[in-house]
Amino acid sequence: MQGRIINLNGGVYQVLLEDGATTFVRARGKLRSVKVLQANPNKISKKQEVMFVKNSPKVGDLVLVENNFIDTILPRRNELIRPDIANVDQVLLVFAAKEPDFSSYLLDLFLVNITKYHILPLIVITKIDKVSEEDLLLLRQKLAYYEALGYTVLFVNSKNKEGIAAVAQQLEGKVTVLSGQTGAGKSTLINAIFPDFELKTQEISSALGRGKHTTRQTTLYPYKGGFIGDTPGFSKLDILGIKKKELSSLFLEFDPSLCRFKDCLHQKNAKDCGVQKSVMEGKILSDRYENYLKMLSEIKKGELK
Ligand SMILES: Nc1nc2c(ncn2[C@@H]2O[C@H](COP(=O)(O)OP(=O)(O)OP(=O)(O)O)[C@@H](O)[C@H]2O)c(=O)[nH]1
Ligand SMILES: [Mg+2]
Ligand SMILES: [Zn+2]
Repeated sequence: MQGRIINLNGGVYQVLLEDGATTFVRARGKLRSVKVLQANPNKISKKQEVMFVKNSPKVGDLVLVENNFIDTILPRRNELIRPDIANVDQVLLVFAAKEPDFSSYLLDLFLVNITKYHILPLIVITKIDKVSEEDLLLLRQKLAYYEALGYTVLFVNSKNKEGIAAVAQQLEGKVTVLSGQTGAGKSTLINAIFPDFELKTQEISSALGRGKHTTRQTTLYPYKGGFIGDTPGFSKLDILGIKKKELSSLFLEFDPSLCRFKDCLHQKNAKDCGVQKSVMEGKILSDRYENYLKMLSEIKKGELK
């Protein structure tokens, strides 16, 4: 029978079956890998031949369950590494206005890592009750730039449910996964949207370290004809498998037409660089450019290892 994996815990998969029942199963085989149906990438013909490869099932996978084992993973629409999940429609990037402090570098890093999958994430800023009116206004101004780039930005206070309806509205019929730093308020946000889930949330007095109720596993919860996924937060995030040349394409406003040099990495020492010019003219936010340069140097460091 077909179903969707909604949780993985110690090698045991929780699968929501088509008939609405939930079952706990394992993957067949030594490596816990199973057959994956996928199109043969070597075939040029339009009617692509289906082939089997071995892969491990993950949360979000549509699977065929036979005799209490996962037998087959159906073709994945997409597959994220961090958070580790398959077949998502949208990602909510959850950032706190405070505790932990808002970091535009971290935001850009999350955006780059998601934009890579051709998914346009929504940005949710939580804990707006923790900052002053003035600081909130500054934050709103900073994020207006991202809205102009095409990202939807929402502000919430999950404690008194301010702004929650606007988030809930985005979820209907979709598989949505929440992603963000540990302590950003992902589990609390899901609780505010749907109190019945009663997700445990972590207590943080200081922004540092993982609290006792920090989320440990990715779980999909059925919600309004779709799913909402809670994930473990990160305390550190790397640039995942992005090449130097590819990076600028993940900054949406760094349009390829801006710089006439095809191989330019738009660094400060580059002559006649069109991206630099746009930064100087204020068309590209200088914070974004600085974050780009910082990521570029991280990628270069990684290549030297
Ligand atoms: N004042 C206020 N506190 C919030 C808000 N959202 C979350 N918190 C608090 O922030 C702390 C962390 O929230 P969680 O929801 O556990 O954070 P998380 O993103 O799920 O963290 P991980 O599971 O570790 O990734 C908790 O003490 C929450 O009560 C908010 O909008 N306002
Ligand atoms: Mg959590
Ligand atoms: Zn350039």
